[in-house]
Amino acid sequence: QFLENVINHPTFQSGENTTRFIDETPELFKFAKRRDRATRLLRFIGEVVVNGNPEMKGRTPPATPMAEPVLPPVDLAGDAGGKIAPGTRDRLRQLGADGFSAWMLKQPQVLLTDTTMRDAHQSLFATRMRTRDMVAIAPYYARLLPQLFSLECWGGATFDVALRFLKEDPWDRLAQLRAAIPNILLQMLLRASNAVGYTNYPDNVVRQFVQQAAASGVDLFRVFDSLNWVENMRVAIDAVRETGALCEGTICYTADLFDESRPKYNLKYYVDMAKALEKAGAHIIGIKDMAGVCRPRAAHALVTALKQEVGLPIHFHTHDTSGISAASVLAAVEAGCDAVDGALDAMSGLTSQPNLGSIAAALAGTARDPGLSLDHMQAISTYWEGVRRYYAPFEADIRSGTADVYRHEMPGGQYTNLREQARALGLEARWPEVSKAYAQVNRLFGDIIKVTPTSKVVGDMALFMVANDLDADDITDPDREIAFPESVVSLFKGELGYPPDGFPKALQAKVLQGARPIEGRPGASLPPVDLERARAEGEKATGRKLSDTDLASYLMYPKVFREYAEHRSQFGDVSVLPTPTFFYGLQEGEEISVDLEPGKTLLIKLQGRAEVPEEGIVKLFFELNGQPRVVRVPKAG
Ligand code: 3PY
Ligand code: ZN
Repeated sequence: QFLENVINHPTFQSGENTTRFIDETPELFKFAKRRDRATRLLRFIGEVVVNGNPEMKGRTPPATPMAEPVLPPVDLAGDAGGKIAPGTRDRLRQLGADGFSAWMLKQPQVLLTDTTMRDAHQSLFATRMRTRDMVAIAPYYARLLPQLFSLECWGGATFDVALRFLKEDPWDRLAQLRAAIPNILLQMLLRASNAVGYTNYPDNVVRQFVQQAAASGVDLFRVFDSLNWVENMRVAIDAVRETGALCEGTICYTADLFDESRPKYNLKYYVDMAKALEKAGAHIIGIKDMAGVCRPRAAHALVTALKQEVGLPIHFHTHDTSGISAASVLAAVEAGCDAVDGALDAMSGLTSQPNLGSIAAALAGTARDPGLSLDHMQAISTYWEGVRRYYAPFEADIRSGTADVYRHEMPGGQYTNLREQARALGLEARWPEVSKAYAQVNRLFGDIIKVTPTSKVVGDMALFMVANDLDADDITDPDREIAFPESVVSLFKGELGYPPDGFPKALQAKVLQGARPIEGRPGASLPPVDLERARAEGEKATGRKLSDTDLASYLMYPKVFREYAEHRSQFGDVSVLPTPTFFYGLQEGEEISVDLEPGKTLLIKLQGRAEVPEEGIVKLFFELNGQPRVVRVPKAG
């Protein structure tokens, strides 16, 4: 139809089909663009139907077609549904970051953060949740839970997983959530000088990233360093403060406050760090119990001490790997904690956060009642229950909490990933050994904080030891040569910075084999990146114009971004596809509707298929908005 329109157009017939033709008849080319988008999406669906989504390799797909998650029974356009009550974001705008921090201290309620859209899925199903599944529920959050403190919905591993595996733009996710949720603080997890990556970046790259994130909608940055080195957090803290956003300077919690055999991580250690963060300019102090090892007694003692010694609000975050972390949350609240994290019921428990609905219920009617409607929380949780089914193949096969976490201390966000890595190396059956090795490596490395990216290094080393049947004595034996994994060499070189008390000298010397470690924080010696040159290089590499946010992605992950750009030019914006279609393809006879943009919907139906073995292809017969379309897909392998 497009060709017909063009050919019959008078300008075209007159032979003046120059680029002016395109300029003067944009409506035809808009149509072409839309058709082109549809063609590319059909090609992607065809790929998944014939060859499978590469992400599904080695996983068992669920039975399809799948039921759609049930949205809350609220008419968004109706009188009640149309209204959005003011929330914490409005308050931040009114008071500014310092005023907001003071307000947190003054008000009596416990403030609640919902982590469902970031940490919960990172910790339950390898960060695979797609933008579409978040954006569909976003307007309901704005209307039904305006009393929430914040929504943690961005950063951490969600950034690279979006580009790498989901083939979608994380900045687009942030923009869509922002547009749908104007009233609640949007919170991100920032790994200080590691930004959203796995190694330290030059200072100006960290600054550029923070500026873009704040401009795109992040109101609250939870900033942590993977070795609890405040010195290495200053660039990020300053950058956040400059944007006017809230800076949550975060302490990573490990070990056990009451374990006298590990006195390094005592109350003084954390209080000193909190004071240093306060001095560095934080508006809130975060306690990040990434593994879920902060037992109730420790949570109470820690919060009590911080409330006494520091003049900032305290925000407690934990994971439910042990199965009893809600007790720690309640103990923290009892001790006067200002804000706590949880995940909505259907996305809570196990390696995720404790159950936010149950925490709210436990506190209902108390002096610190967070004031959220339990019915509304349930309605949103029901939606998440449906969404979680989509991602079943990515969940680890764990069914209960385990006290083993107190021994290995793996972050909840790493646990499922490391099990996955072990599986890929054929070590699945030896998981108990991996978990033991993880604890051994921690001791070898000097009892360090284990959180992204240091946790990944410890995990790499643990797998290396199990795969090569090495124990701790083999590693330290001066006469035994060990080809340490690259990430371990990088850690001991100081590329992630240093623990405040340094690394064990003997092991460092063995790992580095004479190479010199970096002096001071890496950012101090990494030369600044010439941003405009990097943009030009990125544009050349991807063949497209890079916006400021594209540039930020490219600076974080040049190779991943190039591959994402290539995928996008081949298949278009696949984030618009329903999740079952994206991962599992379409069944014959199944029809889906795809919203390209408001008012532009594609109806796609797979009618049938025919193998053409002599050409090594499969022909797929689609119906696109009622018109037949054939897609020829080369068979892989
Ligand atoms: C991350 O950095 O992604 C984490 O979730 C650390 O806990
Ligand atoms: Zn976490």
